[in-house]
Amino acid sequence: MQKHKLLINGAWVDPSTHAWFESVNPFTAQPWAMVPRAAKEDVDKAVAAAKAAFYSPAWRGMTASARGALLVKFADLVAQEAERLATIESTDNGKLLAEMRGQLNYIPQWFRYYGGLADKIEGRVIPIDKPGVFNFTREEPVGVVAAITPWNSPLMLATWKLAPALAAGCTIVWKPSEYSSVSAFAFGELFEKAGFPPGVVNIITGFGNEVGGPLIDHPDVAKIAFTGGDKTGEHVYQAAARGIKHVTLELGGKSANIVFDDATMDEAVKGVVSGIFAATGQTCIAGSRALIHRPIHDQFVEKLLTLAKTAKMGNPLEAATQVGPVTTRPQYEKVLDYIRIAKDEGAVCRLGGNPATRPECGAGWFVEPTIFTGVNPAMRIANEEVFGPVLSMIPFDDEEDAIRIANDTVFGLAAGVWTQSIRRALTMSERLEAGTVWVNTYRAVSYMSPFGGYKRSGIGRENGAEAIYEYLQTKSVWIDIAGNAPNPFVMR
Ligand code: TXE
Repeated sequence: MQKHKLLINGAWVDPSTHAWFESVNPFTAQPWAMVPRAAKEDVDKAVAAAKAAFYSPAWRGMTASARGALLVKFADLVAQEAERLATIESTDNGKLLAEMRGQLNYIPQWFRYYGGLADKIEGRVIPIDKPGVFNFTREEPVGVVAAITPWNSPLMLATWKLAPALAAGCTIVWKPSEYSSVSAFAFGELFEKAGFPPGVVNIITGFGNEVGGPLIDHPDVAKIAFTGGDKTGEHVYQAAARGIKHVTLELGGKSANIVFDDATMDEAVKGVVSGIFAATGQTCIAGSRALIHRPIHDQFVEKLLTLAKTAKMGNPLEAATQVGPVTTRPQYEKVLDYIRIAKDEGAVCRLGGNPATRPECGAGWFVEPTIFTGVNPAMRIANEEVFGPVLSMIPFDDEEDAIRIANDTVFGLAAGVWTQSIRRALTMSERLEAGTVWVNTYRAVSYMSPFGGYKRSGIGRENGAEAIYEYLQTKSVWIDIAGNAPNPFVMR
C-alpha cells in the first residue's frame, strides 16, 4: 500500500505525528492506501507556507495573465491524467467510474474558465461627487484560503474552490475528507508539474477535529471555503465568526423533485431516478423528496418502481454498474438508520429497505435502492438529509400545495420541476426557495452557472463569475488632484 505524504511549501513531507491511517475501498471494504494523519503542527506549517507564498514576488508579482496561463496549463495536465484520477476517485470513494470519469473530463473546464477570468477582474473609476478627487476601486485577493472538502465528489468540489481562489490570487491550504484523500495527492503532483510556486497550494490530510479544527481557527486564514454536512457547517461558521473570516458554505439539502400531471411521464420517471439513485444518493443535490401531483401519483409510483428495480448494483469500476456502494461505514449505518426510522414513522417501503446482499455487491457497503410512499411532510425522513439511495414520495394537490411542501424545509439547495407548461415552469422557478431550479431535467451543473444554497443549505456561491468575488475584496482608492488641502477639521 502506498504511504502518502503531505504537500507543504512545495515539498512532500511526512506528518509531524509520523502516523498514517488507512483509506478503505468501499467496494471491497479493504484498505488500499495509507493517508498521513496530520495535526496542528502541520496546519501551522502549511498556513505559514501559504501566507509566505501569498506575499512572495513569485506569486504576488505574477501578472494576472500569467496566473491565468498557469491555471490553463494545469487544466491540460488534468485532462491528460483524467482516466488515472477517475480510477483513484472511484477506488477511494466507491462512486461509479463512469461518473468520476465524467467529472474528471469536465474539471479542466473550471481551470480554463477561471484561468480566462483571472485577467478580466477590473476595478471601477467612480465619478465621485467631490471636486478635486480621483476615486477608483481595486479587487484584491483575500489571502490564505482554507478549502475543506467532503468525500462524495472529492476533486470536483475541491475544484469549485481552488480554481476561483487561485485565479483571484489567493493561496490555499486544502484539507480533503479523511474518507477520500488519495486523489488530492495526485492533484498536488499536477499543481507542482504545472509550475505553481511553492506554498501556493498546500495539502494536509487527517481528521476533522485534528486538522480541520486548527485550520479554521488559524488566525492567518482569511477565508474558509467549506462543503460538508450542515452540523459541521455550523461549527465552521462559528469559527469564521470568531476570526471574522470570509466564508462560503455548501451544506447539502432535502431537494424536492416535483412532477405535475402535464409532465412527460417517462422523462419525469427517469429524472426522479437520476435525482436519487445516481451516485447512490450521495450528492448534495439529491432529489430525495419526490412530490407527485395526486392525479398521477399511483401510476407514477408503479412506473418508478419498474425502472428502479432494474438498477444494476456492483463494482463501481465496471461499466454496467448503475448503483455503487455507500462511501463510508458510518454513512452506510446512517442510511440504514433512516430506513428504520421511516418504517417506524409509518412510511410504506415499496422498494428495497435493506442492506444489499446481492452476490455482485461482495463485501461492500451497499444499500438497496429504497422507495417510501405514504410519506408525511412532518416525518423525519421528509426533513433530514439521508445522503443515500432513499426516496420519499409525497403527493400534492395543486401548485400552491407543491410550493408549500417543497419550501417547508430548513434546506434550499435545489429543486426539480416537471411540466409542459411554460407558465408553471416560470411560476415555480420563481417561488421555489432553492439556489438551483431545474425544469424537465435534473442534476445539471456547469462551471459557468452559479451554484449554492438558500437557507440552511449554505452561504455564498460557487461556479460562474460570481464565485471569483468570494475570494476578492474591494479597496477604494482616493487621490487628491486639486492640490489645495480643504479644511482639516471637517470630513471631505
Ligand atoms: O461530513 P463532514 P461527513 C452530509 C451528509 C452526511 C453528513 C456527514 O448528510 O451524512 O454530512 O458526513 C471536515 N472542523 N454531507 O461526516 O463532517 C471533514 O474532515 C473543520 C453533505 O463526512 O461535514 C471533511 O473534510 N473541518 C455534503 C469535511 O469537513 C471539519 C457532503 C466534511 O465532513 C470538522 C458530505 C471540524 N470540526 C456530507 N469536522 C454536501 N454538502 O454535499 C469535520 N470536518
